[in-house]
Amino acid sequence: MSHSDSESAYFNNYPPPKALPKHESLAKSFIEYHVEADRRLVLVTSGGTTVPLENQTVRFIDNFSAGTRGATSAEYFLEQGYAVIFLHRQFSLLPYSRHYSHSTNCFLDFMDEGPPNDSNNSGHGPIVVRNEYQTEMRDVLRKYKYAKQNNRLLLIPYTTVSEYLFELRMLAKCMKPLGPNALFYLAAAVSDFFIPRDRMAEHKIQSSEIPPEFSNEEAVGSDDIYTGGFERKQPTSSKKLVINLDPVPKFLHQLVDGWSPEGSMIVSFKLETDPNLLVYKAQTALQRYAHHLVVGNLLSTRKWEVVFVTPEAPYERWIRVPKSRRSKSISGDEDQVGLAEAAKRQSEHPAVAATDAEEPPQDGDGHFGSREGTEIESLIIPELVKLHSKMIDKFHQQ
Ligand code: PAZ
Repeated sequence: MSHSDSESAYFNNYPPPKALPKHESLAKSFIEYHVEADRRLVLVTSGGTTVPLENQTVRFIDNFSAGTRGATSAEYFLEQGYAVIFLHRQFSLLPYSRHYSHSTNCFLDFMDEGPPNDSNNSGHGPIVVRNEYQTEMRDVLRKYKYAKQNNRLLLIPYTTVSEYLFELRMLAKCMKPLGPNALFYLAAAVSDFFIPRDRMAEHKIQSSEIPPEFSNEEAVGSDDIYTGGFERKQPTSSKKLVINLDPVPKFLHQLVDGWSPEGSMIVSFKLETDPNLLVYKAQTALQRYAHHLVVGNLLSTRKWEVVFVTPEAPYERWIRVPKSRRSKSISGDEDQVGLAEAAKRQSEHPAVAATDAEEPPQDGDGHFGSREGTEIESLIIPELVKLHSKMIDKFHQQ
């Protein structure tokens, strides 16, 4: 099946999200406004996608992504003068509010009740921001207000993988008038697998036998839900659930070859957990889709290092937060920083011992950041903006 056949098959199989027409009209006027200002515009995708198991969805498959990369990157793009369409998983982190919405950074911890205001004798004091947070919160608030008042940020939510794909296609097509001023920054963690609609249960999948008179389920065959009959253990009254997923068609082809504006820049992300695979997988994605940049990252080190894999020299470039400025992370593993680069060098030159890749020279001083250390997005975005500028210049010279 050709890419466009599998595109049509996918989109014909699913109804578009209800909010799509509303999002389209918001996106069109946002884009028109920035086309008139000759401003660059980036579509940032962020957060995970769900894969529903039932049409009337009670259960779904999800992934780990909280949307930190996307929300943080959006702020640095805004700082660089870009307008941002933020296509995000509903209820994942958002630019600016992300500073106060983590479970570890509960917004209530930033506030106090001031002394009671005697004039109205209520005994209640005004709610105030605690002294130690005034400077940082003022800074975040000002940036947020600036983005809002100047129409620089458009938030578009999605939940399921199919909603994400419908919204991505619609937004990319709406962005055509931007030409080379358009940038795609695809940081969302999109599921690679889904259940085609014709195999999806309509109602909540039952975990125990239902008397035949109640069972009118046709969409899920008895092969897809089985009771563990092949096992030695006596079957219990509870059923096992065997889920049969299809691969999601690779829409990056369509984005590169059809949906996106001529001359636009397309940046995708590649996440791996195995340091030996990271660069190889990023290179493979770049060759397969023939776009402009793959940003590779490992789950365990993604807050401190990424690799830029490009079709032109230097082909592979590591960006790292210097050791002294790394934020603490409960889920991350700092000992793994440098391992993917060392693995790559080892595979190229097996006789040469891996060198310490901990502290390569950094461009810029990485002074952007928060109270938790330097955010790696403060290093990624300025580098991307340079690459985007080069592409825009090249386009205009043609
Ligand atoms: O959302 P987050 O900050 O927790 O994670 C970011 C990320 C790892 C999802 C992103 O950097 C990424 O690699 N996205 C693409 C994942 C992939 O499809 O391979």
